[in-house]
Formats: sequence, structure tokens, C-alpha cells
Amino acid sequence: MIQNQLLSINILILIAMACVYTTSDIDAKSYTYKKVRASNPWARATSKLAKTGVVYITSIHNTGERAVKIIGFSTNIANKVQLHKTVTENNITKMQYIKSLKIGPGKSIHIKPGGLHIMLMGLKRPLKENNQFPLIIKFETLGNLETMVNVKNFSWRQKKPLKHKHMHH
Ligand SMILES: [Cu+2]
Repeated sequence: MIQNQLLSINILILIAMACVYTTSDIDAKSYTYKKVRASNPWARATSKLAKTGVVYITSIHNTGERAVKIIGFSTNIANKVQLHKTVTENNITKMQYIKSLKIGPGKSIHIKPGGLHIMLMGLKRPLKENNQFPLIIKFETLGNLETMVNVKNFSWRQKKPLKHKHMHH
């Protein structure tokens, strides 16, 4: 009886350790303000002379019952920040400026490679791997969601960053 209990406690500890390991391993942080949650803001590392940079946010989720509207971004690392969409027309790929973006109640948007991106223009310093910088997401009426962006070394040639196997329990 006592042995059984000890055994189950051991298993619980193992499960708890596995959870801590997997969550810290992904290094994806979430930032919440009122009814909006931004998960995993990250930027691609740039060269020393780069004047532009790109930020992605894996998801921005609206947990509320009303639509919210993103009306802009701000950061202290660049002179200007804009939301862009990559569009291909007649074999020409262009970037389109998206002035505002609505997120319906219970819905999410994804700012990820190949679709939307947040463009940093007039970079004040290069984006170095493993560094962080602040990025504010401005919402109409709601206010500002403050996040920290992780700079990652991501090249288009390499496939998706390696992911460790997820533990099921
Ligand atoms: Cu762009």
C-alpha cells in the first residue's frame, strides 16, 4: 500500500519534470493584456549593416467576446514599424502595408514567414541572436500589449528549427 503510493508520487514527479522540461525547451513566451494574448514574438537575426528587420508573432489570440483591432506597433530599436503582407501578383512578390487588422472574438491571427510580417525600418542596431527587445502592439480602445521579442538565427535555406519530441501524458 505505502509502496504503491510512493510509486505514484514518483510518477507524478516525473510527469511534472517532463512538463517543466518541454515548456522551457520551446522558449516561447506569451504576453497577455486584458483579453489579448501574444505568443512567441521572434525576429530574425540581421547582418551588422542591416537597416531593416522582420518580426513574427506565432499567434495573437483574442479571448474576449468582442472584436479587437490592431492599429500599430512600436519599438525603441527602429524608427518605424509596419505590419506587412507578402503578396504575389503576376509573378512579382510585393509587400503590402496593412494599416489595421481585426481579430474576431475567440479568434487568432498568425504573423509568420510567408504571410504577414512586422517590418522594422531604420534599425538603430543590428538584431543579434539570443538578444531581446521590446515591441508594443497597439489596440484600438483596448490599449497597448507589451511584449519582448527573441532574436533567433533563422535562415530561409534551413528547414524549420528543430523541435524536440513532445512528451505525451
Ligand atoms: Cu515588409
